[in-house]
Amino acid sequence: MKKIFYYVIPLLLFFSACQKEEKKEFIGPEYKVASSGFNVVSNFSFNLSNVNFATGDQQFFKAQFNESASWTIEVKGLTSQAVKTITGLSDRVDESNSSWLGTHDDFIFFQSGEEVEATLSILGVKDPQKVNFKITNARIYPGAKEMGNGFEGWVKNSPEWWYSPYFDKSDSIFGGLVTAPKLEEKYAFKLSGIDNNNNFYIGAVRRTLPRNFLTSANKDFYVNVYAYGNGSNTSTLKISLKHDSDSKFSYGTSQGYDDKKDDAYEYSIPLNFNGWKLISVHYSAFTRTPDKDFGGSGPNIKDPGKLVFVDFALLTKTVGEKAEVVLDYPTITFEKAFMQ
Ligand SMILES: [Ca+2]
Ligand SMILES: [Ca+2]
Repeated sequence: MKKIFYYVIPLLLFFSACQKEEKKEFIGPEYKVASSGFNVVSNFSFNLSNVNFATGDQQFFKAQFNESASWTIEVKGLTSQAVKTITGLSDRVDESNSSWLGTHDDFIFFQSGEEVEATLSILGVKDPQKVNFKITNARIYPGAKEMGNGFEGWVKNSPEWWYSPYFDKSDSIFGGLVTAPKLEEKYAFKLSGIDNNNNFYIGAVRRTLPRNFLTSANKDFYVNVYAYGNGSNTSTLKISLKHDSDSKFSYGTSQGYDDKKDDAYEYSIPLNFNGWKLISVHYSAFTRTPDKDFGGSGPNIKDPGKLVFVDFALLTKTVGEKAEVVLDYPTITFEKAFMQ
């Protein structure tokens, strides 16, 4: 008896933890297998044949059965391979239990212009039903536009973007768009190279924030980015928030930021993981750089209204060792970390 007790309690805790994190739209705690008399009264179909998630369209599915049964709709992007699963237990599928805003289950995002296949499977019924439709424009998550639409429109040294290999030789350093690995749309941004000049710094990509996106009054926000690590124990991704602290305006300006007169607040993430990982850092976790020449000489006022640049920098502890990171879909989200 004692033994069972020890096994059951952790299991219960495990399941309740799972349920909290479970984002699938599962209706109830039980499954119901279709009986031998089960019939599909009206076939599986969808609401929109072309869905524009970017402008707020929502897709939903339709089907009717002669009895309640557990069902699953798996939506799969035929180009992206992104997946969204919707489950329920009912005698009909309709807007109330199958609406979809273009979100995805795992890391990969649905893509603009792609064909998707939706498969309805009913527990205990042999043949699933399939329908196809098109996503004309993929979902735009909150805070993604301001952070540059997942690097899709990245242009070297434009007002919105800046890339710096710093003092290292450009032939041993790379910073630019790549098509693999990536999570969203066509491109991700890769930083790679060797720290030849022994300053631990390989390169950084910088996003300029639009004015009035962040305000002095709201410090409850997260900086999020997907990073692809290669299991290195010596390289790190440093996110640095550059504030035009001494601005005479209530806001900062990109022209006003000076490394030797303003403030940079930073947070470092070891790149000791393999593959994609979502990184979310609350504003309160960023600490001021000790580097006097790069954001450590300002008045030290942490005012998000004056935040003008978000830098993603690749650093290494080891001279001569190659380091790399790939980034995709940076966002700034309020009150909650990014949720896909
Ligand atoms: Ca992208
Ligand atoms: Ca300034």
